[in-house]
Amino acid sequence: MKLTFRWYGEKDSISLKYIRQIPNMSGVVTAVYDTPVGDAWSDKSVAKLKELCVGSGLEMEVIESIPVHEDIKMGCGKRDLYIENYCKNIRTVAKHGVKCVCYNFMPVFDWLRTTMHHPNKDGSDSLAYSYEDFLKVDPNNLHLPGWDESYTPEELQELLKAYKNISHAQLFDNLVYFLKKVIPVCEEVGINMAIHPDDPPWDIFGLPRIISNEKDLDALFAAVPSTRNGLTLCTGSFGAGRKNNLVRMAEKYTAQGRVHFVHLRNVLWTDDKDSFCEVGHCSKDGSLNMAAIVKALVDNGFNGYVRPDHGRNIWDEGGKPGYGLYDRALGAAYINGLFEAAQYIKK
Ligand code: DNO
Repeated sequence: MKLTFRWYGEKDSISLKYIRQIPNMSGVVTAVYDTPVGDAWSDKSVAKLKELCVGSGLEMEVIESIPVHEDIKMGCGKRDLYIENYCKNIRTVAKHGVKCVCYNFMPVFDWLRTTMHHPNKDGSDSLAYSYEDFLKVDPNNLHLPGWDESYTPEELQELLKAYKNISHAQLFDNLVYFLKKVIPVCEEVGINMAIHPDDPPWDIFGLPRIISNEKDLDALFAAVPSTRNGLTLCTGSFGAGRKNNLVRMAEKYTAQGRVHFVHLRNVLWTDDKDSFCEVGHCSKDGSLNMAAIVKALVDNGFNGYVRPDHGRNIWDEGGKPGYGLYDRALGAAYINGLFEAAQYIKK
């Protein structure tokens, strides 16, 4: 595996120098943030990002994300133009040595939580999702940090209205339409597409979500069989769905050559509904068996990219919720240990 760390570009308060000092760190996962969703990224912006990374002794082989324009998801408007731009972006990043692109196909909203500062017993705080609080959330008045895009209230209302006519099947067809154009370009330039699961893995605000479980993934891979069409195995996102068996998913999709990127974090299920809280990375702290997941990856020949995902806010760090330095660095050290042990005892 190659250990990586998410870096939000020059505006990120965490320096590349600090990231480089995390044991076994190979590179960063980043993106161009100066271009509207759907437009083509300039070669200059990508070259500059790469130069910053390489200048700090870090690789830039993973992009998270090249966001997908809503017209592509809805299958309307300028979708063909946006897909063309997407293909241009794939070619541009490939030219600069990128090997893997993480993206998602969630309508309107990316990940969703009901609080950014859930107080933990250890005095830290973390992101959490409460079933009860969710019932009170107004989608028209939501601002979550870390999203790749945001809308004015009017745009949001329009979008939510437009999605009323889009079924799960339609959204799925639009994803397949998109991939049938993008994957041949990926094959040509050597890029793996790694779809990020729905987070949390169920419909929200009546919007359809289609990458929530094994059934969804099986359908996606059957529709576009090239292994360039792969997955970001995000343990925390799938793991919020209690029916998802992460060890089995890691085994199965790694063996199929579909797991190009892994986001490792733990979640704790906090009631008998859908509520969960983000915790430290260790198995003992949450509901997922992190050691068994990593062992399943290693035993099945995983050789992709891994990054620690959301951390708690510890040691009074503050900063972007989920994306501080300290707890993600502790997570990285733990992940190194799990991989080293799993490789040592590989069956
Ligand atoms: C949240 C992230 C997601 C992810 C996108 C990929 O912290 O895992 O925002 O980057 O869904 O497109």
